Amino acid sequence: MTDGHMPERILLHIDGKQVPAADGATFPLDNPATGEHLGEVANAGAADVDAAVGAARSAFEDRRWSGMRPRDRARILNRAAALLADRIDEYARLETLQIGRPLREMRAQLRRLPEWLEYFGAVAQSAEGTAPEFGTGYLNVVRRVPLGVAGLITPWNHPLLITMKKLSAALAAGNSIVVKPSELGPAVPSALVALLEEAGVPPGVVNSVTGFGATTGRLLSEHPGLDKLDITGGTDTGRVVAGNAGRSLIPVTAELGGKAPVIVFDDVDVDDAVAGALFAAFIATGQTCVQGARVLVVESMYDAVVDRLVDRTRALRLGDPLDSETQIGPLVSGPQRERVAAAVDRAREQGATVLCGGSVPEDARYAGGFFYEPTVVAGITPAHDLWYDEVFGPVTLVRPFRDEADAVAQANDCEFGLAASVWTRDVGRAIRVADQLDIGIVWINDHHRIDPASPWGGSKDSGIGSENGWDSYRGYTRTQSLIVNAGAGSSDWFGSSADLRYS
Ligand code: TXE
Repeated sequence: MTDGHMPERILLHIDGKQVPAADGATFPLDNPATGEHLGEVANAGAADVDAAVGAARSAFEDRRWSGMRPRDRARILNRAAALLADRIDEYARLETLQIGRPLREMRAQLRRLPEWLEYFGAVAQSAEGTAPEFGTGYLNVVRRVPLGVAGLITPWNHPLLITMKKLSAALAAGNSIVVKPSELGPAVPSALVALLEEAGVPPGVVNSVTGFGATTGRLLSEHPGLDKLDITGGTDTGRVVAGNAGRSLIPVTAELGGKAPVIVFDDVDVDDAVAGALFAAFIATGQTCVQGARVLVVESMYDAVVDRLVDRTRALRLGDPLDSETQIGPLVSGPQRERVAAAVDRAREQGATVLCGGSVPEDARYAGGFFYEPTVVAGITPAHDLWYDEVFGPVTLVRPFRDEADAVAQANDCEFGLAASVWTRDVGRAIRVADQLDIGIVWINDHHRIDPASPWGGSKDSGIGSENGWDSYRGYTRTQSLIVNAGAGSSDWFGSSADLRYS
């Protein structure tokens, strides 16, 4: 427990123990809103990753968790959910300190997270095998068994949520885990591992190795001792991790980049459409994979929506993310702000119009942090990089469309296919449009909403497989097909020259 104060040292968690890196290496964790040094984080090297995978392997092989009845695993997951519910305020504060996301948003997000442990505990208890018809005299029972050791690589933008999505499914299914949280957001995922043990998950089942992607992440994803990889991150990282999974011939789930369209038709109220677009574009300071990054508006409403969107974007309150009045925090890091600024500058060079924002705020109270003004850009076409590139910051573009077919064509003109929202009161149109979108998550008159029961994943360069729901649970299992000769008689394949019968 930290009472909301960042621990001075964030350690590795291996085989039930909090330990420094074997070579004592650490790296600093800084507050992106102020530049203040928050603490030092253990920087795991090869020996540490080996130890963590080894501990997870031993825990899996002696069946201390995988051999437990699903009902008993669920009881422990429910206990963890209750412990987590008691620590929401503390963890929300830590998340805000390390990534700069406004505290009011962090609280709202973290309050939901116990549901993931409860949901997957329930899934584990209700999971059933199948009994395919095999033929007279045989009984075939197909069981779902855990995979073994799962490597989870998670990003900084929702440190606990994304760790929780993967971990709750993996644990419920009986796997052991090594998690590699982002170097920019390691505090709360690390705390979660200790909380799970407090709730009764046996030591060794969940291990955490903190460190950088190019070192610790790479070592984990190349480790031959894994049975599954699950990554959320940038598309380039996803390709590397999926390539490593391919070489190891293990399954991979990858939740990667996005460029979500927000499609606004003429039968919605302008204020509702703008409130929706604002929510889609600027939650988490725009740093989400499902960010509403392209606001597509039917021509007849374009001017009204854009005017109102620009007014409301200008009114967003930047500031100290711990202040409950703040709506927009800093970006997570200096390099992230540079990427965002470079994308907007490039759009300007290519002739686009920045309608609001588009620079680093000048006021002295923002000087210590990586702030960037919420930005709306117009005049973008497929000839501009901004049409295709994921910015991952508080930047959205607005573009008109002629009709339904044009809206669908524009929305699909993208290498990503993670999420979209369609704003209309016409049910038929909403379903027709959704049906034509090559996109994994489509909200109608909403955006960002998530539930542990609802699949979350994209098409094209947005990744492989999905989090949440039954599919994610099954993705942490493999089948074992038991074929029982239950009276078919014994056969002597080589004992006679009569016609052979194979089935
Ligand atoms: O992500 P990375 P970064 C996108 C977004 C953002 C860009 C870069 O566009 O601007 O990615 O962000 C680990 N082998 N998203 O650099 O690097 C890394 O340590 C193994 C989208 O923060 O992909 C971290 O734990 N692991 C996204 C995790 O991968 C590696 C969320 C993600 O970091 C690795 C975050 C390697 N070679 C960024 N390189 C989303 N879909 O929500 C890095 N990692």
